[in-house]
Amino acid sequence: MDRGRYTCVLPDVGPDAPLVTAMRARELGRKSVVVGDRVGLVGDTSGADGALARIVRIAERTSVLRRTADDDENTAEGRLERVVVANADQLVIVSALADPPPRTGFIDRCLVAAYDADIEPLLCLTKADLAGPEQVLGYYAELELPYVLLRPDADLDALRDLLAGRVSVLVGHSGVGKSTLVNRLVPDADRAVGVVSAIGRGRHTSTSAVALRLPPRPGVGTDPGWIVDTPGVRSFGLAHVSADSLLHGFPDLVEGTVDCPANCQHTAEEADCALDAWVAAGKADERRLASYRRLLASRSGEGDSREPDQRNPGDPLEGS
Ligand SMILES: Nc1nc2c(ncn2[C@@H]2O[C@H](COP(=O)(O)OP(=O)(O)O)[C@@H](O)[C@H]2O)c(=O)[nH]1
Ligand SMILES: [Mg+2]
Repeated sequence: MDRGRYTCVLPDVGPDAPLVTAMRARELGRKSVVVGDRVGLVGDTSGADGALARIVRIAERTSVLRRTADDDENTAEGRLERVVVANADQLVIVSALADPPPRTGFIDRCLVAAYDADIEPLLCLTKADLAGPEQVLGYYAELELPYVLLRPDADLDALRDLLAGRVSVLVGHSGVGKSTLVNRLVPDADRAVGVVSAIGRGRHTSTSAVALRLPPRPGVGTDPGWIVDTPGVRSFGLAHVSADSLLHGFPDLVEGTVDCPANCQHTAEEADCALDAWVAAGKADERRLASYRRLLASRSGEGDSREPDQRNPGDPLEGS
């Protein structure tokens, strides 16, 4: 998507087929077209120079990822515009093992967004040459969370296997090595690689999501899949996620709520919330409960103008 022009690929044609440039037709009304949408086109779909097609229909979305927006939260259009990616199958949560250090609070938030949107999560731990994954993996020990470890000198075969045949959205904080990874996966992509500054934040180079077709793998006949890079997206809005749905991001805690009183909100203020006993009995990590409660509390402050990761600076792994 670039200044009102949408680049479309026609289905069932190979990577060499021409790209079709299209604009929105007036009959779409206020509906926004986002990366990943499947659309109906009319007009000149030849892909020839200067040819312009029109998008007349947006197919029903199988999944929707929304970014956090602090403005226009209360208008229908505002909520619509905040959809960043449609029809993704997988959310690849990119986190560095060091420089910047992993933030499980951010990962937990992404997991909630993924489960809520019915998208499978994949934890992609970069900079494995700098630090081991034990702490992060230990924190998620009770979850069957798929993960890959990445280092500059090792091949990406395990990751490519997990990306094959699917549309995967990459999300991660600045500096974690997302652009480096995208460039390795799609050498033609030419994503800008930034420098990690002293406070662990890289520069922000571009903001709109872009879908990239993964190149065919030598000797592998299957569809290599697509990745969607989301440079401007730092977190996902969870305001629309109910307290119960939020719990789905914490499968290690779900069983612990069986003994909760009716309408228990599971917050630290709930005197009879069974989750405290669940953790005390060693059934789940207390840092997981703390993280869940932080997310619960942050939802009520979703209109806060600070970045979501700045509102609740505590991180489950901090000090451990
Ligand atoms: N040691 C190490 N450095 C990496 C690795 N991946 C990326 N980097 C470096 O981390 C910095 C930030 O990378 P970049 O791809 O721009 O991160 P982005 O902000 O997430 O897109 C750059 O200096 C990269 O060279 C890795 O696996 N190991
Ligand atoms: Mg980048």
